[in-house]
Amino acid sequence: MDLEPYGWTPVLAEAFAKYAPPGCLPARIVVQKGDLEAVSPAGLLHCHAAGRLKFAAEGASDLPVVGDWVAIEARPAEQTGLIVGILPRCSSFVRKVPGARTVAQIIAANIDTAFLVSGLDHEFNPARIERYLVLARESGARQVVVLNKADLCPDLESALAMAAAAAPGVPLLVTSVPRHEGIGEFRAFLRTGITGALLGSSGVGKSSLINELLGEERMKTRGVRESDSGGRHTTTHRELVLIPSGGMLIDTPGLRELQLWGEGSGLQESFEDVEEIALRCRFTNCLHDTEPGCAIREAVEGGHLGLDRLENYRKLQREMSHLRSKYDAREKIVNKQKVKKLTSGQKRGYKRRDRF
Ligand SMILES: Nc1nc2c(ncn2[C@@H]2O[C@H](COP(=O)(O)OP(=O)(O)OP(=O)(O)O)[C@@H](O)[C@H]2O)c(=O)[nH]1
Ligand SMILES: [Mg+2]
Ligand SMILES: [Zn+2]
Repeated sequence: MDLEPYGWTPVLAEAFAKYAPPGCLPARIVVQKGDLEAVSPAGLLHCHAAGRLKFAAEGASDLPVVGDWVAIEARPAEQTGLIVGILPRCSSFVRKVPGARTVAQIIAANIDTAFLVSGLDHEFNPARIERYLVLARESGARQVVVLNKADLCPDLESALAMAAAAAPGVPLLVTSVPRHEGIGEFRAFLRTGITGALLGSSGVGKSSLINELLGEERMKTRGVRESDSGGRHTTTHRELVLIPSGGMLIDTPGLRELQLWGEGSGLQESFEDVEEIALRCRFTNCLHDTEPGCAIREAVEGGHLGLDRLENYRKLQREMSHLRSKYDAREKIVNKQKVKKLTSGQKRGYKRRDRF
């Protein structure tokens, strides 16, 4: 099996030669269901992570995910492989795991372009686009906002204006699966070796768009009769597929919770327009409330900045600073444990030496 259509490059080959143990094959994870499947020169193999890889992992982010390039010990006769290493990732789309734990979950790795899909139906929500954009910026992938279900939009012009305000500087793609609209434009963002990932809430049409680009109904989509049952998750696994006209797309399940993760630069970049306005406030520590000379308030009153966007920015900022403080507290504990481990090891070492 040729890995080039899957994005194998001389740069990756070099990294592989440097990192992989001898006798291993390179492979890319294309299905993540619990079980993993990977494409390799020996064909499509059922894979799982070697015990030593799991043992060395400090968290779930150190285990293979869809899109990863890995080194495997292949058993072609059984069509299986043992994953013994993961090549350094170029990019990864990460969220905080749902719930209270301050732990990252990688949704997909090595993506060049994150297609952030929204439905232009009654569920259209620019604040959600803003949230996805923050994470996509942190990921290192370029972003494209896909506005699907254009056929269900009563006022395309104002929806487009809202999306453009939520995603300044980001290309917007308007699509409709039943009308086959915007599909050629979608293809134009892909070419051989490029990996895209479709991310967005359940039911926005991610799998339907992939089927449209494939030209066949390969991915399971929500049935027509069920199309009003909001919150039903049709796709339950992550899968990377080759698009015949060039490129790859990763289908992901709609995420119920999309909590922020990262350093905060994604937030700053996504809201550069707001931050730029804030630079013109009279006071550098302006809270944009009742302070005199507040440029933010002026912009909102003058209609240059949407109140919704400002409020969502504040909300995301609060979430990010909460995440950072929880993360820092956790880091302290982890570091303490590491020091403890080290010193107890030393103590054991001294004891042993005493015996000689
Ligand atoms: N009217 C209209 N319906 C669409 C369009 N795209 C998808 N749908 C319908 O929307 C429903 C959900 O589509 P899916 O492709 O299953 O959505 P998904 O984003 O993959 O959802 P999950 O797998 O649950 O995350 C299905 O009934 C599709 O037929 C569109 O452009 N217009
Ligand atoms: Mg789906
Ligand atoms: Zn201000």
